[in-house]
Amino acid sequence: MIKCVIFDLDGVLTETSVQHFEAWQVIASELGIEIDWAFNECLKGVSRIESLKRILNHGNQQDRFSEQEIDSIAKRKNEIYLALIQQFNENHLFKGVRDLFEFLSASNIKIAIGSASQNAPFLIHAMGLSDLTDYIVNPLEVEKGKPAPDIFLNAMHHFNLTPEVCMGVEDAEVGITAIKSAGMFAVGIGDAKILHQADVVYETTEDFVKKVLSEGMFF
Ligand code: B16
Ligand code: MG
Repeated sequence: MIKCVIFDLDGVLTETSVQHFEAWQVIASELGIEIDWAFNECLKGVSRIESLKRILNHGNQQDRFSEQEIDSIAKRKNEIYLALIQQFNENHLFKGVRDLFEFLSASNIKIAIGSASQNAPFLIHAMGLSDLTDYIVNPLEVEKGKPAPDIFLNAMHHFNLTPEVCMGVEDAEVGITAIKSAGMFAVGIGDAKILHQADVVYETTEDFVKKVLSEGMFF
């Protein structure tokens, strides 16, 4: 019996993966590094600083910048990203997300956001989900990012629950690893080959919503 669903944000509730990628592309091209959509897969669910380090590694520039310089490049990436998501509103939610949140809320199932993004509170508010969201994990308050289980365990502890009654929903491979390491039921959104560790995978969030709304939370 599920009592809490912990949703990833980017790639699960909305398609901000595109804006993250666009912002990183601007930074990467300034650094003289080429990144493509396939490389972007390894940035999904990964923190801002870690993403930049992966890009620098990819371009063989891992020793080029000090930690302080890395911080300021990451900050600039965030400014570019923020400019790209300024107009986000409820129309940017994947189809069915609000219906799903309303269904869970009416079923007394807690709704948490377990995103690696520091911009999650802004987006949840902008997309009109604040009234239905019970808790947003602050990624700066957990010791380790995904694939460590910390983000998901943080939400679970907030509600005083145990892993068996929690479910995580993720689009990133590291996110599924994090949910499984937390001992929770994992729903993958995307490519079943990439998300093979998940308990169940749906191609899109809309497919997952349809399943829950038609059959309930029986997994
Ligand atoms: P920010 P998620 C992740 O969000 C993104 O997938 C990842 O690409 C991004 O680098 C990370 O958030 C940090 O985001 O720079 O906004 O703090 O998929 O865990 O919801
Ligand atoms: Mg994601």
